[in-house]
Amino acid sequence: MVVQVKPSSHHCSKTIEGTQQKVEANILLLGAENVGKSALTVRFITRRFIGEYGEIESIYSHIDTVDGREISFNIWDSLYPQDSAITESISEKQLQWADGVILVYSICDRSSFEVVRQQVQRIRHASRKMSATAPIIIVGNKRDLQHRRTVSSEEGRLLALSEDCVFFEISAAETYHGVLLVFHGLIDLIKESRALRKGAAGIKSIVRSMSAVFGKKRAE
Ligand SMILES: Nc1nc2c(ncn2[C@@H]2O[C@H](COP(=O)(O)OP(=O)(O)OP(=O)(O)O)[C@@H](O)[C@H]2O)c(=O)[nH]1
Ligand SMILES: [Mg+2]
Repeated sequence: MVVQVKPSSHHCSKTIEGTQQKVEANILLLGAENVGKSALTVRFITRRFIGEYGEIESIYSHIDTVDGREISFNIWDSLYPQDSAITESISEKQLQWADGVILVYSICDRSSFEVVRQQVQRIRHASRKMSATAPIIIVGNKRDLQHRRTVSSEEGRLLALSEDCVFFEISAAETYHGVLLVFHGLIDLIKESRALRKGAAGIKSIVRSMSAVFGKKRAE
């Protein structure tokens, strides 16, 4: 069940940022089933690990302070659809909404790592078409289950490197700190990406005004 979707929040976040007030960030959690997407979300919001979360899809709102500035998080804790055709269509909608993405796999579930590999490629491909640049963090969760590990840290790191993503290996069950690093790290990346977009827009408008001036001169 999706509780709330705000597709136009990109515009909203810009306005808020422009007035130097609260910054809004839409964060999307993707990944295969049972990897700990809900555990990460709930750990971040409540600092607690409950254990069982049920199969629900929700968007949570949470306010937190990052580097002395209030951030209003909207966190979309998704469900992995069984039907791949649905996955395609949902991803487009989700990507339009998201300012940043957290892709989660379990270090003891090889197939969940392959799901993340496919999803990161799909996101990169769709973003190029939409000329969007939502930053991505790849998370290898369940680090406490070392004895059942089937995905090495190196593989996770290499995947992230090859797709220009940041990588963390954490245990939502064991520590709050690792989860905090993931969400706060994504906020830093979102800020960087917004600053780059603003910079690019600034350069474009300078080029536009220069060509207006020179175009006018030539016409005179
Ligand atoms: N040992 C261990 N178990 C974890 C960890 N994170 C989550 N789990 C467990 O893994 C199971 C799945 O966690 P969820 O958070 O429900 O996973 P999900 O990705 O939201 O799953 P779906 O919503 O069904 O797609 C639960 O039994 C959690 O208690 C972790 O870091 N370590
Ligand atoms: Mg869940």
